[in-house]
Amino acid sequence: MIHKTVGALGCRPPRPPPSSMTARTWLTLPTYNEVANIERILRAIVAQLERAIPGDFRVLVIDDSSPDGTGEVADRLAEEIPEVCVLHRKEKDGLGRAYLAGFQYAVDHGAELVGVMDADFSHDPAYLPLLLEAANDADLVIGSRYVEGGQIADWPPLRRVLSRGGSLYARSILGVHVRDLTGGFKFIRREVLERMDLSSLRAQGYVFNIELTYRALMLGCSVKEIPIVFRDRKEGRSKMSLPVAIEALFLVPKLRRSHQRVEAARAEETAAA
Ligand SMILES: Nc1nc2c(ncn2[C@@H]2O[C@H](COP(=O)(O)OP(=O)(O)O)[C@@H](O)[C@H]2O)c(=O)[nH]1
Ligand SMILES: [Mg+2]
Repeated sequence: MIHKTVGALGCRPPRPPPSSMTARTWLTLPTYNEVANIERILRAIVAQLERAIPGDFRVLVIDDSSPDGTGEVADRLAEEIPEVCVLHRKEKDGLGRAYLAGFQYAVDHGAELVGVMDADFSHDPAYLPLLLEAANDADLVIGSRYVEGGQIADWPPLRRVLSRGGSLYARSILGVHVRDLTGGFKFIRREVLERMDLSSLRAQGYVFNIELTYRALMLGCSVKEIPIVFRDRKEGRSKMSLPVAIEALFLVPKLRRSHQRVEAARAEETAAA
């Protein structure tokens, strides 16, 4: 089926799954040029979720019109697998905005728990049942490389240093205990997303993950880190770049300052009341 309408988020609305749209858990999967991975990863995700929460999930691919045809392959799979749907966006608009579009869509369609992971097998779908179990008693669950038992199996040294250094830097500037602040394998409760006001997130590249976790912590939400072994992608190319990493470096202190301003305004309001 071909969709021609352009939705409010500047994307074609995904084909509604043939069964009812109501599912408690929605896993969102942002993709850009993942044609070598998309079919295998979708099948692996669906197999894991089907075992853990049979029939009660949707997998939403968010594709930014990948030139390599990822979106078309995802459409074909959505025709075949009732739980899979695809949100097509007009152009590459960054990972943060892709996450946001997916979260908004999932929440609008009744999700109680929203998950996100990469499409390149860096996040092993085999962890999904463990993360889901942890989400029974946490508001935000993070698949974490930097807690005991977690690791990065095969990244080149420079990326290791950038990622670990970035997490450490953000942790010390923000003054929080969460160890993997930059990771993108997580489950978030609907209420957290609702309380956060998604439109106010900076939504720029990789700092999005840091901001999401920080804002959840500042709202008093419970955060659990589950150890994962992270593997470098075998197919396709990373969209991470040095400018994106540098951007994150500058944005972290801004996050801290804007939270401090909100706190100060709140304190003034309380004092005036
Ligand atoms: N929709 C969308 N997905 C993106 C964009 N940039 C990256 N992705 C996807 O986000 C995930 C993580 O990106 P990746 O390039 O693997 O980053 P890395 O893991 O940090 O090297 C992958 O599934 C990508 O296909 C984007 O601009 N739009
Ligand atoms: Mg990756």
